[in-house]
Amino acid sequence: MLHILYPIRNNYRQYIDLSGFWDFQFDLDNQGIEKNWNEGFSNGDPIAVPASWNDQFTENRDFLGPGWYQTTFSIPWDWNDKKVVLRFGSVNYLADVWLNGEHIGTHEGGHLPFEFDITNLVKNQKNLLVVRVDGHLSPERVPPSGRPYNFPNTNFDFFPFCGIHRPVLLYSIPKEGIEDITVITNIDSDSGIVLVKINLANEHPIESRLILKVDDTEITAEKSNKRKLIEARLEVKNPKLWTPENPYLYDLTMELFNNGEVFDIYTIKIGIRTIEVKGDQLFLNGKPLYLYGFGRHEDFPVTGRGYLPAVIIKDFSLMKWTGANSFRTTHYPYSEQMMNLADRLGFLIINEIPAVGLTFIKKHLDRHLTLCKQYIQELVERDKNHPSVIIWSLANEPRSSPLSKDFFHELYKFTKKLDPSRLITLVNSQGVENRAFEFCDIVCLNRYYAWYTDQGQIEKGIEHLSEELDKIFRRYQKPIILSEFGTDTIPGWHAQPPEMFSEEYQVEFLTKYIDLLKSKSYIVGQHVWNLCDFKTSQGIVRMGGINYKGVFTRDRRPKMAAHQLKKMWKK
Ligand code: BDP
Repeated sequence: MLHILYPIRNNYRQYIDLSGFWDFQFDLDNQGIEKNWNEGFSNGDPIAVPASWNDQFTENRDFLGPGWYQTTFSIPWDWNDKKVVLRFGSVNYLADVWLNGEHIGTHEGGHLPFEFDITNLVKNQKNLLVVRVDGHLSPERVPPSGRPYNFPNTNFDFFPFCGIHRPVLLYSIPKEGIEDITVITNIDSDSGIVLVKINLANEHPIESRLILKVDDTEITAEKSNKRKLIEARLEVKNPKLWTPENPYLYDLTMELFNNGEVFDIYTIKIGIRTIEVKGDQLFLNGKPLYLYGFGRHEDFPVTGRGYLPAVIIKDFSLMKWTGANSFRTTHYPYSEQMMNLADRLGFLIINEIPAVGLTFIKKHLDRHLTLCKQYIQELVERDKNHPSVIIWSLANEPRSSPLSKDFFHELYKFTKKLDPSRLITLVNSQGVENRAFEFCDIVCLNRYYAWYTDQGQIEKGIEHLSEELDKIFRRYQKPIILSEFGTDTIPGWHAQPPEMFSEEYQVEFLTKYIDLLKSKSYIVGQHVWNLCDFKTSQGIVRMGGINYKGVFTRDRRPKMAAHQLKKMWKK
């Protein structure tokens, strides 16, 4: 089992954020290992961490690695009797890490945290941390790449930003403390049921107390334990349920004692809610749920895919302004900070792994399945306690293949076992048959009639969309979310009658799509592609290396369509 509990600060736990300016060196000839850069290098340039490297300099924007980072740190004296861990929020794509010259590990795949126990390696004085990051594109990796049509050669439609993308934290915890917490909530007539599992580092006899703060009182469960696992069930009478309108969060605190003395405390915020599919509808807390929202990208000028707190706040406020209540983490897991805010602000999330455009080429199949399992396991471990997360998405737009059904069935079963409490989907593209919908809990479709097909003909596109949606529903009899629909739109470009790329065309396209979707009872959600314009590789369909399907520009200014969505969704 993988434990990846987010570091917090209290009397027993501390962390230091290593964000700032590090040293950086492009390894253009891939000689860094030979030249022992792992022991430190002297000609580095300053670089901001976290952020992608690609747009920080005037050169080498399209160079995907290796790139080498280094920094130094020391740890406080009072960490001496603690477990010390080094935690990376996200490094894209392959990270190799050295501490004081020693290789401490490797992690493949961007967008998810990984960490190393460095208790026995770390010095109080100066420590040298070196990270080699390799983001090259390959058909073996997930997402797979290598199509020669664009540059860099991505198979996917977003720029392959590289680097240390989220904060690097150094944290200390009690050696025999809490390792992990899993919370599942349920509703039983007028009670909220909170099932808690706590994993401990050791099997020592330990007393523990769980405290759920409910208004001015506390619901507690006390246990004495000789195993590594503590389990408890708390019942809240007449709970305040978590909903997008009232995203109520309770504080759940775990305390560990040894001979009556507290030695570890961890507090998390939890929301009491249920999510399920019945017939052709989606239900939150037993009430029908309809999703309005967007696909989005972690993307901003200069910082690339790097963690930017102000942009996260801005995007939530833009989404709220349009009337959205949800988003899909297209096409990879977003930062943990964004997930926390979604809990707090009442957004529902379809949480997706970076399995974009899977190819099912036989020679890569096993490796892709292993990587997808790793991604979903890391994601579920990281995000399993967020009330905002309601659906896991196993892939976006896999290619058509007779092998895909078995592949996804295996991944589906693997995910259900990790988390039986949430729904599972995958997202399919126009013209691709996907038999995995036979077992998925809910169907997600990306459709671009009147854009990639029926170009310039919105009425005709809508007719085709309508026919296809009915056909798919008849076949699978499951609720459907239209998880992408949109048009590239140049801000300030106008046409009457509406023409492709004009703001009028985007408005008319979205209006007609939304009217159609609302007329079909089995449609339970609509996610516009995209919240904002975003950077892509260069190619003939992406002017200036930008996908212009945002209803906001890349610097977050509304196009006409954003106002139109606000009108339609707020109704
Ligand atoms: C969809 C993809 C998305 C693209 C979008 C588009 O899921 O990543 O950006 O098309 O073409 O097929 O704009």
